[in-house]
Amino acid sequence: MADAWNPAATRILVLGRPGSGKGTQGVRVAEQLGVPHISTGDLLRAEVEAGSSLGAVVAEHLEAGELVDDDHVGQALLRRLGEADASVGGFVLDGYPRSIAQAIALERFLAPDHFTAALELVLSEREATHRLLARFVCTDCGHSPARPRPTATEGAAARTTGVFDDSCGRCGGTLRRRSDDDVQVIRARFDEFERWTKPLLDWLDRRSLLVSVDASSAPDVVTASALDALRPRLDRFGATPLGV
Ligand code: B4P
Repeated sequence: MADAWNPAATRILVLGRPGSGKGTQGVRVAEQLGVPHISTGDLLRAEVEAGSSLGAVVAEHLEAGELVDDDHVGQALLRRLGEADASVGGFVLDGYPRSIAQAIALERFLAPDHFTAALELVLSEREATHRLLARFVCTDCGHSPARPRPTATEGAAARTTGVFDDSCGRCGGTLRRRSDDDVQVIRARFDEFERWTKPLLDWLDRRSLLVSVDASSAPDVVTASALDALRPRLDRFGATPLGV
């Protein structure tokens, strides 16, 4: 193990099918390792929300469940990676890369450094679909509580209004459905995963960068498995803070 903690060596990628918990685990793992959590999905949705020119271009892709083209997602990401916290101290990157082409672009950007590890969250289509149909996101703090699937009545009401009749457990804000959490759009997102991200997982595995964990248990259990699986790689690069 390296003698001192070196957060700059903590460059973790989080991959998995839509709904596998990349956002949920990305935040938790980043908190534990003391580095920023960066989500390309969040960056793109923020551009749409802000009404920027980039947001206008990507909005249709998000609505349809298609991957945003590499140039536009690259623009949003490179801007964020250039900010002081990420460029100095490493990061947990959730949702990028989603294809081999994006991985090669990221390698070029990081060179001569490299990713420390890629964490794959393994979850069946069936379970991921249930989670996405049950997902509500707080409009104020962005928290997405892990909760059981809504009852048929709750689900029907939320599909009509987009709003879930309950409030955020963290800040009391309004819970809304994401517009891409619709059965047909979820199918399209799974197809994109099979087409572009599955080959990337093989590519990372061949380079001994991939660690895979079962994402079907409760969030705390998945976080513990993820940290256990990452620890040997992080230790090798001096990227494990004391106590983790
Ligand atoms: P993302 O924002 O990356 O989101 P996601 O794949 O839909 O969900 P995630 O896996 O993060 O699941 P979450 O933690 O919320 O992508 C959205 C879109 O952005 C893409 O379709 C694409 O258009 C675009 N995009 C993003 N990156 C791109 C890129 N690099 N290139 C091109 N386009 C890009 O978990 C889901 C639900 O499960 C939540 O409700 C959560 O609370 C719950 N949950 C999580 N863990 C749980 C657990 N252990 N038990 C029970 N419930 C759990």
